[in-house]
Amino acid sequence: SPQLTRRVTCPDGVNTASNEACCQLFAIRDDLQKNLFDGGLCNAEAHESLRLTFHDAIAISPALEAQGIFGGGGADGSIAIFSEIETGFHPNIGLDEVVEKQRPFIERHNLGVADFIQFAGAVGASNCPGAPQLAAFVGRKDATRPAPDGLVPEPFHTPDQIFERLADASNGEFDEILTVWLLVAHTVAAANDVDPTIPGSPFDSTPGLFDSQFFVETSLQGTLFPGDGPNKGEVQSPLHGELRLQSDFAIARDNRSACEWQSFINNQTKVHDMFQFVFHDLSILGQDIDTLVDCTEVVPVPKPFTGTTHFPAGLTIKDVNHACAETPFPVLPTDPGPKTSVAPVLP
Ligand code: HEB
Ligand code: CA
Repeated sequence: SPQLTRRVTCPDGVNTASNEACCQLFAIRDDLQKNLFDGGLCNAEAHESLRLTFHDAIAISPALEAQGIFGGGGADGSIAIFSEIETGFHPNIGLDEVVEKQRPFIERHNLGVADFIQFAGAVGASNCPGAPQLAAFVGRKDATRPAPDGLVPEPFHTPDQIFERLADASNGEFDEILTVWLLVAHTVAAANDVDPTIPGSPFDSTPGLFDSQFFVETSLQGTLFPGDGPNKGEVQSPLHGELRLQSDFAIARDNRSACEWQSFINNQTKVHDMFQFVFHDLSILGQDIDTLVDCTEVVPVPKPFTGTTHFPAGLTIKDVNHACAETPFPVLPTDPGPKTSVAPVLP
């Protein structure tokens, strides 16, 4: 039978692609892996690059547009193009660093800024075992003006505020269920600025793995502040070294999202598939998909997750705040040994 897609040989003479617009991404990918992600690691820069995709994309508001006010362009690169303005917005605290780390890569390649930000996040995430191969598109329109302030969620916002904001940004697509899917990203994440006395404090004990530990550990009773807390947007966590955002705590327990939250625990297929789905849509907010070329094939296929979902040492089902009335909490083993503390993610 005839081949359905004809592949092109790229000008580099080495790679082939389904569309020649994807050819330029091979060199960018290799440059990022070597020079930003320390040879392909799920490192702090990989985490920050993934966070940047969200803070660029989510800054779009049809609700503001309906009032005749510019609502931002979504995944349009504005956070880097107008970084002087946007990294000064409070929820974008700390992102000036990754924007400046990415800037020389943008300068030495020929990709648009909007495409670059989403691609860098996808490549960074691919270094975290268990992650999906995230979507990569080429052809977004770059921003000509900065997004307005006030569109990026804060950890001290209520579930109502967060659900409303994400629904607005996505014309209703990101409801409370898809908001939980988006928050899968916090499985490879740490906070530098919520408690500045303990930079790099992860949200789960496996910030290098794209697993479901984040959903387990956010379900546990909070017992301590890992640093000098309480800080704004922070609540008690169950483990030394681990930081818990108030927003993650609240969405894990809200009756609209608690069962969805719990459903990710020990379900690696769901972690993988739902985040792959929702990132695809996040990464093109404000853009017209019909004008984009799908170059996902250039994103490395991540290693699978091979660990065991567990309670951290010293903790059991008795330490769970069981918030989903419909379904029992999954049965999980406890890690052997005495209670441990979670190590920081260092730059
Ligand atoms: Fe996220 C981080 C918040 C969503 C991704 N966070 C983070 C933090 C915070 C937040 C606060 C810390 C910062 C510092 O550094 O300090 N988020 C948040 C909120 C929300 C979110 C509120 C809504 C709900 N995220 C999200 C999403 C995504 C993300 C959707 C994706 C997609 N984050 C992220 C990451 C991180 C974070 C990745 C980490 C970074 C690092 O590590 O550095
Ligand atoms: Ca994790």
